[in-house]
Amino acid sequence: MQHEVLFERDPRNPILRAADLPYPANSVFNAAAAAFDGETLLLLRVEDRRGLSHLTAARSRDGVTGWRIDPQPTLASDPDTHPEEIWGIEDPRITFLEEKNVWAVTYTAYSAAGPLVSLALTEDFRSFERLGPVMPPEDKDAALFPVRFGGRWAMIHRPVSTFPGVGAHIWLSYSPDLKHWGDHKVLIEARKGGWWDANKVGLSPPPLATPAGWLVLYHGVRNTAGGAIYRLGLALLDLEDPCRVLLRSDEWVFGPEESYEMFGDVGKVVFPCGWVLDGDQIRLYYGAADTCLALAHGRLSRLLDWLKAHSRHWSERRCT
Ligand code: M1P
Repeated sequence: MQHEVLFERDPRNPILRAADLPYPANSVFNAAAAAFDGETLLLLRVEDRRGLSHLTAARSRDGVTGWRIDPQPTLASDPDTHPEEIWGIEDPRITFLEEKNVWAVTYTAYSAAGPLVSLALTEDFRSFERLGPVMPPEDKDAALFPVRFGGRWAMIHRPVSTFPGVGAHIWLSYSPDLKHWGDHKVLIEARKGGWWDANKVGLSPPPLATPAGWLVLYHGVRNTAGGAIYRLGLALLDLEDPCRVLLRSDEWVFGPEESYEMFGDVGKVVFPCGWVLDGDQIRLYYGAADTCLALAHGRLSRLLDWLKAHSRHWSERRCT
């Protein structure tokens, strides 16, 4: 029997490859996404031919075709004023901060001490105000919520412990001003043993507000003799208190199957950093095999129904 397909791959996949860029590059993948100015805007992670990454904006009217890509990097690393960006910037996520009327871009800065979380603000995706590092290494896969909770901003992120036997879990932290972060708590733990998300988990696109709660799509990693497999699962957080994890899917909802996901610089990887909600339709933009960018289509109502029916091993819990 076939499993239920919640995200349908676009037949035009991959929608962007390095050859589509207006300048030479090794790969284009792991793009953030936003509905901006009546169009879909992507902040592409572009890896250059030294191996270092920067972010480049691409705009499209239908979110699938006709991408207009900036002729040079839109947000490049700036190691002179931001030494933590010495080896590039990667994997952005975009959140619109309603109360400030500004877009927040969280991204991984690849510092000499390891990857860390940095934050920048922009009104137009042309100029950016850097707030600098907000989490020390090793930490990545971060996104802000668009609203405050009890007066505080909240951010999901993924630190990595060096303590033996401790997996890499998704954390939730709070800030009064977007700069100083604390009250750190584990939100979603990597499971153990044979589970598909046993070895490492990390947020994929930013949390999505729905009437049922914040919908979270996360990547789960299982290490196998054939290498790591990156797949995606769903969770639901309480709308008023995102520390309460209401649901978490037992099974993955999307995993590498197509050749452009199985083979590339890092095979067996699907890695979304952005989604765009249009009515009930979701367009999910994901990096495939750390090489190209692909698109899948889903329906929000179906994802929520499926999640309610497929969280049998989960009972509601608070972050700790
Ligand atoms: O190669 C797969 C992914 O590996 C890392 O993701 P994470 O630390 O969450 O496992 C990142 O380097 C990411 O860019 C990459 O796609």
